[in-house]
Formats: sequence, structure tokens, C-alpha cells
Amino acid sequence: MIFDKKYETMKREDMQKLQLKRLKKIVKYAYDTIPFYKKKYNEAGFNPESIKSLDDIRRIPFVVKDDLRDAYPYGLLAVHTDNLIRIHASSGTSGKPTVVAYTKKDLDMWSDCCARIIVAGGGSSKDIVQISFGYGLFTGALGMHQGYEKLGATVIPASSGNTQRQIMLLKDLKATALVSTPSYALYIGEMIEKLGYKKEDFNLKLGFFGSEASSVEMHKEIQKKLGVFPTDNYGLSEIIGPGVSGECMEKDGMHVNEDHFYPEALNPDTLEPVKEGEYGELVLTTLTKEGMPIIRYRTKDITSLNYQPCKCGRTTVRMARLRGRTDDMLIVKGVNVFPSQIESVLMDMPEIGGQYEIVVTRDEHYRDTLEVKVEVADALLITDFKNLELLRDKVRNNLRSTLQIDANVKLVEPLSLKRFEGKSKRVTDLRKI
Ligand code: DLL
Repeated sequence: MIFDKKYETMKREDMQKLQLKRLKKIVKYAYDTIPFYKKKYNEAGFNPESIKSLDDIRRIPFVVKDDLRDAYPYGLLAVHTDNLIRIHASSGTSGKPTVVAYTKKDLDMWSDCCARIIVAGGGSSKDIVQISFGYGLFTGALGMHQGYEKLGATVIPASSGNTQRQIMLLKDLKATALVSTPSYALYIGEMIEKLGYKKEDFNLKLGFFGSEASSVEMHKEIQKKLGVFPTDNYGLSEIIGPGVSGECMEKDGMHVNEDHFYPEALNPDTLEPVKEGEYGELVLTTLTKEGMPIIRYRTKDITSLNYQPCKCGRTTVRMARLRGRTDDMLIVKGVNVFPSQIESVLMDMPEIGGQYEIVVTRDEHYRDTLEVKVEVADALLITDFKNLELLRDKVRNNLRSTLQIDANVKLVEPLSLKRFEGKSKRVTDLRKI
């Protein structure tokens, strides 16, 4: 099933024509209605009327997170607040949040985009879906809620937290789909086992996981524990929220709703485009947003783009599962380490559970240490010292062959590490640089 055949299966030339038409319009609109863009473009000597081809996008100055923060609260609006019908804010770690605002037209477009990725991942009007993202300023819950509602499905707005109650609702209301972060899905799966249930006691079939990175191996683990077919979906509040892209059931990249969000993958150092299939920083432009258009936003997310049509029939460009963010890459002993690489190694080992923590420290001789704490799958392993040693060596060796550096591995008891109900935080870098 395809939600919006016209746009999701468009020929590449037609898509490019549409994108160019929309790009010209939105750039002019932003320049004419938002003083921030007028000032930025005038200072850079960029004339919004000078766009003649899609490649001309490369001459447009970027927007970064700080621009949104500096514009707090309403500095990037293209419309009067009377025309807004919703405000969200991003999960800023410190200081002021970044506010994002939607008109009626924006909300309709957003719902359509979420409906598209839900249908791509196997969802339909028949689903009873439990949304276990936190409701509130975070875009995840309401975004996916609206998408599912648009399809005419039954939505359970459970929000996150109170995991035993989540499990009761999933079971008693016979939910067929779960929407959450992948780490929370894994936690729910663990709790189900701990409470003595089996996945067969539930009616779950689909899982829509996003808002944080997850590995192929993590999806397999969730599939094993919950019996759902898991798909990954991506988005960010600055651009819209969830609904920027999502996997179809081929699970071979996330289809970007590129008639609304124009993606570029750039080398983060040179800011030149990388080749198709190569990893770079994702830069996104909203092509149709009315309330708060964002042009050439540097997401810091690292992915690659694939323009080949997909087996599912969609022709939209696919972005690869995120490798990480330009700001979450650790440099340990001079070697680049992405937490996602560590996760893949750990999740690929059946003796190891799904939860881990990474701590990086530096001693007085400026030597870095990478410590990886991970739960064993079976508590019995902890009591057998010899087996424990063997397993620790195995984890260390597997990590070394992927990362090219040594890690101190600490094996801990099942269910002893911190669990997350929203986005997980697994990395602590204690180095004073
Ligand atoms: O997390 C929007 C969202 C909600 C997407 C629910 C999907 C599902 P923010 O809170 O603004 O918005 O965080 C955006 O989260 O720049 C990525 O670094 C990360 N992120 C989002 N989806 C994925 C994903 C929402 N599928 C930031 N894989 C983005 C990896 C993701 N990282």
C-alpha cells in the first residue's frame, strides 16, 4: 500500500521539476516575510530571484540550531501568531528550547507525511496503535498520533512511562502497533518477560521506532521480544517532527518525503556534496512550510542518500539509517568512534543484553580510556567466573576488530543499568579537553 501514490512514485525528472518550483517559491517567501532571511541573504550577497536550477541551492546560506535559539520565541515566523494553530519545542538539553510553529496547512501536511511513513511501514486504518512517546512539546507523540488518526486507525495516547501500565494496555486493548523510541520498546520487551508474559499473549504486529538511533541488531532484538515488524523513522522538530522519512517494509533505507523536505548530504568539513551512497551531514530544506520555513538546515545527522527506486514501488530518495551525529562522534585515542558501532557489536552477541553504557575518561598522562558497561543476557553467567572472563574477552575482541581500539569491558547483571522511557543517553564523556 502507498498512501500518496502521486508523490511517492513520481518520476525523478518530475520530482526535480516540482522541487525546483517549490524551492524558488519558498526562498522568495522566506526572504519577503522573515527579516532573519532578508538580512542573512543580503549580507551574503545572495539574491533569492537568482535560483535557476536545483544546484543553485548550494549558493544559499545555511541555517544552524543557534539561529533558531537566537530567534526565540517567534523570530523565524513567516506569519502572524493569529495564523498559527500549534506550537512545539525541541528537546533542548540546556537553556531556551527551540520553538517551532505550525499553521493549519502545515499541520495537514505534517499529518500526511506521518500517514505516508506509517503506511510504508505496514500500518493501516485497521490498527489499534499505542503511542508511547511523551505527549507534550515533543513532536513525536502528536505527530504520529495525527498521522495514524488521518488513516482512521484507533489511537491509544498512552504517553511514555509507567511501563507496567503500558504493558497492561497493550495486552488488554489488543494493540496491533507500538510507536516509541527503540530503547523504550526494548525495555517494554524486557518487562514483558520479567512479568512472565510471552509475546504470544499480545496482538502486536508493527513497531514504528524513531527519534533516536537504533541498529539493525537492536531491531532484531525488539522483533524477538515483542513480535513486531520494526521500522525506523526519522525527523526533527526544526523541520517538522517525525514524518521527514521512514522505512518501508523492504527495510532498505528511509523514504524521504522529498516533495516537502529537500535533502542534501554534504561533507561536514568542506560543505561540498558527497557522492550518492557516501555518508555526509544531512541538510534539509522545507519546501512547503508556511508558518516557519527553514532553508538549508544543518541537521548534524550523518547519513547517505540513495536515489534508486525501491522494490516497494516508491521512487522517493532513501536515506540510510543514521550513522550518528557530527557531534556524537567520539575521538578516543585519536580514533573516530561512533556509539552506533559499539551498539552493533554488542547487539550482535546473543550472550549480551540490550542495554549498555559508554564512558570515556582521560588520565593525567592524557591517555584516553573507553569503558563499555553491558548487561549479560543471563544472570547465571555472572556467577561463573571462568565463563564471565571468556565472555568479557569475546566482547573486547569483537569491539577491537570493529573499532580498532581497546575498550575496558564491564559485564553487569541483567536489568541493572538505567532504562529510558524517551530518548536514551548512553554516552558519558568525562574528558576535560
Ligand atoms: O525526535 C522527531 C521524531 C520523533 C522523529 C519521533 C521520529 C520519531 P527532536 O526531538 O527535535 O525530534 O530530535 C531530532 O533526533 O536530529 C536526530 O539526531 C535524532 N533522530 C530522530 N529520528 C532518528 C532516527 C524528533 N530514526 C533528532 N534515527 C535528530 C536516529 C534520530 N536518530
